[in-house]
Amino acid sequence: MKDKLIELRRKALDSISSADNLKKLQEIHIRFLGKKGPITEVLKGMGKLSKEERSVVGQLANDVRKVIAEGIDQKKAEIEKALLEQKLDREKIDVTLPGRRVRTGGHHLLASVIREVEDLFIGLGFSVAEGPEVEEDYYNFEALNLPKDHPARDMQDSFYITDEILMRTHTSPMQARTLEAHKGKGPVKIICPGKVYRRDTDDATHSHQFMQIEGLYVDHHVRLSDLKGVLTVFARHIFGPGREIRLRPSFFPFTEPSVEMDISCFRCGGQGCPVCKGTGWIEILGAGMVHPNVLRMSGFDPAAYTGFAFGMGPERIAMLKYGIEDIRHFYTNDIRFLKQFKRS
Ligand code: 2NL
Repeated sequence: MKDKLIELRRKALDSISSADNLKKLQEIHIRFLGKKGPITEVLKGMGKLSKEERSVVGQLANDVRKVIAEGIDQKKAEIEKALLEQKLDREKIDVTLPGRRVRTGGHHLLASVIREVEDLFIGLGFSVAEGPEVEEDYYNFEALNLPKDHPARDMQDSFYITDEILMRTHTSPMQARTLEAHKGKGPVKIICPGKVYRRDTDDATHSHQFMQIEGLYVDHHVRLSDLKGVLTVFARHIFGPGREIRLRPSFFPFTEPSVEMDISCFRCGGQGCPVCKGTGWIEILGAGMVHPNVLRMSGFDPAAYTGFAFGMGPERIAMLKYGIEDIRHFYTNDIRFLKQFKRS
């Protein structure tokens, strides 16, 4: 029995040393140390032995079992270490390689222009007021001194939802709403950016849906010269510090007097070039002193309060500033177009 155990130990250690993976090692464990394995067999047969022999063989059997178990554990540690090394080797990364570029989004050009204008006016003490695009006829027309028979109210020119509800044709209704909410007490100093709608056939310079930014300042003693000062700051902020402005007489139903504002050409400085069509001036926006009827309808006393208002198209500003020839580029959202104006 002793010889059998020694032979068993030799065989087991041989198998262990030639095992090259964990699965084989597991098999060896079962084969030599398992419940039905040879050592268990030997221990079972010990009943036939004398007392002295039993103690010697028992001792030896336990030693052999221990040596085999230790051999397996040691080999297992070796294999696991080798596997880990292989894995580390395989998964080695070069931390000096350049990283993958993360593609970031950016603002749409129109959003950038609107923000630029908003930022300037916020700096001048204005607040931003936004409101509904689906609007009541009253705020879109009536409150702005455009009475029932005014040609701008033609079904041909606006998108009507019902006789009294339509898509707003300008952002002025939000200005009228804000005035009304102030219940006759100034100052009111707001700009209203947003989407507006006209029934128009889309082409290079027309769109049935576009953006507008309007401004409104109502207080005691607001004068046309205040408007002129604010518009000069605006023109220089957006089109460069060298810009001059000029006001030409115009007409809007909601302002009196009304003006168009031109800036000196940012391309030629006023000499005359294709951008200003040889005139030296570029038309930028419409403005005027708030019509007394508009003040009165919104609850302000025109004897105590005056105000100026202006309205501009961010598309036009962007087209001029960046030489964009077709308004439809803003809405088709071709990423190759938009990417050109991405700021990091
Ligand atoms: C243009 C001209 C303008 C206004 C908008 C306005 C609003 C109120 C009262 C008086 Cl509540 N006026 N807005 C005034 C003058 C011109 O827009 O050419 N826009 C593109």
